[in-house]
Amino acid sequence: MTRPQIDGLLQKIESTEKIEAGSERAKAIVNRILRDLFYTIEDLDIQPDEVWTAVNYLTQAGQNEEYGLIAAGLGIEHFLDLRMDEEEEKAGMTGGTPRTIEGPLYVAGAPKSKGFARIDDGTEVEQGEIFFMQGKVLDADNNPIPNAIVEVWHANLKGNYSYFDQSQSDFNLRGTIETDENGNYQFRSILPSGYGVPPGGSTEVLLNAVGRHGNRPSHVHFFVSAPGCRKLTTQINFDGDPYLWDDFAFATREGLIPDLTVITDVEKIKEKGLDKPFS
Ligand code: MBD
Ligand code: FE
Repeated sequence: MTRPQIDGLLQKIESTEKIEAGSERAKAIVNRILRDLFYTIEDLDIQPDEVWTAVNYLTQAGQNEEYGLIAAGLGIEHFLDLRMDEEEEKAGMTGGTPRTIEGPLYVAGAPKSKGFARIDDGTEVEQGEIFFMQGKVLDADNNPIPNAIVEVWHANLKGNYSYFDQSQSDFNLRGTIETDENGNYQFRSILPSGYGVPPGGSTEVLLNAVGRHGNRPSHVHFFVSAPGCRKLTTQINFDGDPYLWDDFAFATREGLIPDLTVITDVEKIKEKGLDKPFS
């Protein structure tokens, strides 16, 4: 079909929209996506069986609850970050810790503590490496923010997240830490493993079809919020991870790879009390 023929059909479809009904925003978005889809089907000569394969694929992906994962894997979530960065730049809001994607695995309501939290339940402490992190929450003028809320979540040694992985205890590797009077927070956990999309799932099917992998480097997620401030959504990565700059979700950014201190000296570990559970 020619473009004018396609445009004729699109006009016919749009003409069935009642002026006083629905929302103008929904109409604009749906009509635009439909136009781009019709043009794509025409330009790439997509066959009916391919369209129905796609419809069935989407049905399955929804049943698998994988749309959030697909949005990450297609770079849609990262694209939204780049757009928010641009908006802030235009408004003259520069500096601070870079944002990066939330991903689909946050769970609200993790146990809250003041200043410090141990967020691992201890089940993997023997196999894993103990991990400490500390930081300071600052406002735009670099003043510490007491009572800021730092929410942290990450995967276990198998790359799985509690709640989604029902074999883990509730809120394992998730915590809510309120900064102390100096804006500081600390937590103890175990170093997470990288993440891989569920084997046999819809995201994997899509990535395989375009010759991509579905792996993320090891990472820890953060929400940082305080009254009167925009909420920061970000992550950290660990230097040396083979997937550090090959994340299927495109989330790695300069400024989000903090310096690590590795302590292997058993005496030092004992000296600092790191061999014992924190209370
Ligand atoms: C994750 O752990 C994640 O952070 C993202 C963005 C996608 C899938 C799994
Ligand atoms: Fe994650």
